[in-house]
Amino acid sequence: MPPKKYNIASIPADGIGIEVVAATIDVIEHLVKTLKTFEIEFTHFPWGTAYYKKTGEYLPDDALDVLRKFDACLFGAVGAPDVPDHISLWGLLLALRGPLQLYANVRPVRMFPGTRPRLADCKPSDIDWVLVRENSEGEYAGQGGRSHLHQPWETATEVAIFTRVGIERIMRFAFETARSRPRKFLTVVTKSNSMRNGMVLWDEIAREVARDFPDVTWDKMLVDAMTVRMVCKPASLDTIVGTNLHMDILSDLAAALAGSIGVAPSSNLDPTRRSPSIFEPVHGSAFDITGKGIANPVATIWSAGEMLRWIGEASAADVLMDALEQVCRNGVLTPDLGGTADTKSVAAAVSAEIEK
Ligand code: GGG
Repeated sequence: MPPKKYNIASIPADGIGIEVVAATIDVIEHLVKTLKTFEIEFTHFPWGTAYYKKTGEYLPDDALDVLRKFDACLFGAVGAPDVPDHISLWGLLLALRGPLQLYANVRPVRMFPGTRPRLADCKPSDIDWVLVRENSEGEYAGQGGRSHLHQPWETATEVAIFTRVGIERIMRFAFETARSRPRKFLTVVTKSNSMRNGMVLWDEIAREVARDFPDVTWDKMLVDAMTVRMVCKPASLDTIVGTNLHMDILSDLAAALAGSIGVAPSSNLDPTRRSPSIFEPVHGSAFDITGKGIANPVATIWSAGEMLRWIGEASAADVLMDALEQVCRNGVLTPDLGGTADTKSVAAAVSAEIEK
């Protein structure tokens, strides 16, 4: 039988996204050549701010149909200094996550070898979390509008949309994630004291879904108190679920506490597997370091590892992650982690480690 072949779409997009995706694809192609157990073909799509400036759109009309033919997608970063951030984000990333129903954004956070905790009294074992971000509705539903433009009483509304089906599916996903981990412990984050509709529905649905997971212990936190708990009692947390906005913010805090956003991966999953899932670093396009060749590729390589696991190549993912961790343990680190290595030499070191 010929080895199984996977078709992966690559959308490097903007800034350092282009650099870290190129480095990651080199590593994955090297992994595939070394293991010889499956094949991967990457198809590159030039969608991003350069494409937008040429065509007036971040994505062509048939982008969703095109992407649906792939097994998964590797994404870089979106955003450019001369385009308003809401135009670039809504033009590309949010235009994919919503319509493809990639409703679960999974962001593992742990102290990667080579990173140092930001807090003096934090042990590496204190931070080993999985953040589950609702990725399709909430504050990022795009609902609202502006009126009385340029008047003193100019008004803007940003309406958070929460649906029973949207909350229940992410809650089940989070309880299942918690169940799959040794501690079987979930924290549900809301703000149900001041937000008295959607957040209260989140609390109610958490209680309903919890009945189906008697083996999972859970608690709930208000998002403001959660920031304190993450800093002061990190070891008390394991799996965490919350809304699109809350977890967007908490996952940056989590990555910083664990050492650097440069090592924070994320998976935008359609757990029903009807759509291809998208794997991307948590970080953005970082125009301050674009072109310098020093962007940290670890978050994207780790995201590609999550992608391999998702498409069914778990042992290849294990080989990749062992090599990546060893390279960081050996001190081959980019400047965000206090090292002097560049993007390409980190990737080359991971490829070399894969062969050992
Ligand atoms: N690689 C992730 C990226 O490009 N992030 C830009 C950003 O602002 N993302 C916001 C979000 O993840 O919702």
